[in-house]
Amino acid sequence: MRALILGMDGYLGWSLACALSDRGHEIYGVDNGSRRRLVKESGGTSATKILMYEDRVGELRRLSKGGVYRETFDISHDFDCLSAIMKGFKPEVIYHLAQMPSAPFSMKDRKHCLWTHQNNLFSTLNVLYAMRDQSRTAHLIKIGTMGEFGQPNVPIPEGEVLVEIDGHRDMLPFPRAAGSWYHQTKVHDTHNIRMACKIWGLRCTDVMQGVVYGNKIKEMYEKPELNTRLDFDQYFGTVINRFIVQAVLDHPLTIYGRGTQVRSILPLQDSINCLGLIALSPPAPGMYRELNQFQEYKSISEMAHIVQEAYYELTGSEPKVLHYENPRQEKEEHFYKPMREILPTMGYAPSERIEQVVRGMIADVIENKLFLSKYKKAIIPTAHWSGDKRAIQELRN
Ligand code: USQ
Repeated sequence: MRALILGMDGYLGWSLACALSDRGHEIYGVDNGSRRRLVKESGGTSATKILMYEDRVGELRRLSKGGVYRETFDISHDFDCLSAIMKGFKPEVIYHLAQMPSAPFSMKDRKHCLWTHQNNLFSTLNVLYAMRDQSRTAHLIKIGTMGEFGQPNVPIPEGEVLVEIDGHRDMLPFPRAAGSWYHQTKVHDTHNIRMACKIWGLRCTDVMQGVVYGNKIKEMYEKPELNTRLDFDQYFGTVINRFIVQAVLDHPLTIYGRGTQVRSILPLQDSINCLGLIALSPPAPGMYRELNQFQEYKSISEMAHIVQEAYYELTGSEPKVLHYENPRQEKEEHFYKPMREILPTMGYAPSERIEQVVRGMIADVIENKLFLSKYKKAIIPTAHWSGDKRAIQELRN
């Protein structure tokens, strides 16, 4: 299979490249280097040691069973380059992961909100136009987010739902209710992609993914040169990844608010397994298919407790867990029941249990403790959804 991976230097993009290349697929990666730049500007770094983009691609090429090509440019600006790659490479699958993925970053201020919209929306629109002109039969696999739905008081289906108004029925998209400008860009993308499938006959799987955690997939075992990044700063670290690094750095685990808010989660290994399986079952031309991608769902407090226990088991010392004022605006007590029926029909079965993944992560991250201690300042959020700019405070009851 010829796979174009947009955003190949990112957390998921790089892991996907390693997995597909190991399976003998030919891959072409594009990246603009923004993730490395933005994390650095935020005072963060990867908690795993990673090679520079060109060097890691060189290593992958050395190990590869298919071809590995790469280009560095911004797909939200450089439409001609993107089109030329689609024309020359003729991808069968296009994975679009080239977006700014952080909710807090997008909520920092007006400038960050606008930049996130421009970057994320223009990238997807350029992909859709380039596909229309050069790659109409390819299968677009786009990373959306479970956060598009917010926290509705009904189960979250996959795809359209039957709506009846005044005796008339129709299948309509399930309502979106994003809670950050970043999540909102994914909502806009969803509508744009749906329309492009309808008017141009493109085919797409829009993957509503939960929060990913983990630092490796099996293709990276014993190959540190293939490490993917692991962020923990206030903007680019996701909750479990942050908790792991916080435990290692003897920083209290930062539960925002009561910690009763529930999120869909999945290990990195499962995310990559699913992205591989989806490519094997493409939708028909003209079809926009939406599915929910996660392994399980848990409250933030449960996640913190799992990290705390695993850390204690491995090291004999128990990290502190503290509740902080919530810098976000989100429901903390809510109903939550997302459906996940499509992926199992494609062959998805959960891989490892969370406890096992978390133990492996701690063991890897602990090796970099000394180096990471310089980056402790990047942990505590200063960006509030309200617009305030100050460090969040510990909650005392
Ligand atoms: N949280 C804490 N403490 C922390 C960090 C986060 O309690 O130190 C809480 C947040 O309040 C939130 C939850 O953990 O309730 C998840 O936060 P997150 O930063 O891990 O994830 P989120 O902002 O939702 O975004 C992440 C990815 C995004 C992806 C999304 C999937 O950054 O790219 O789209 O997960 S989902 O959450 O399902 O929308």
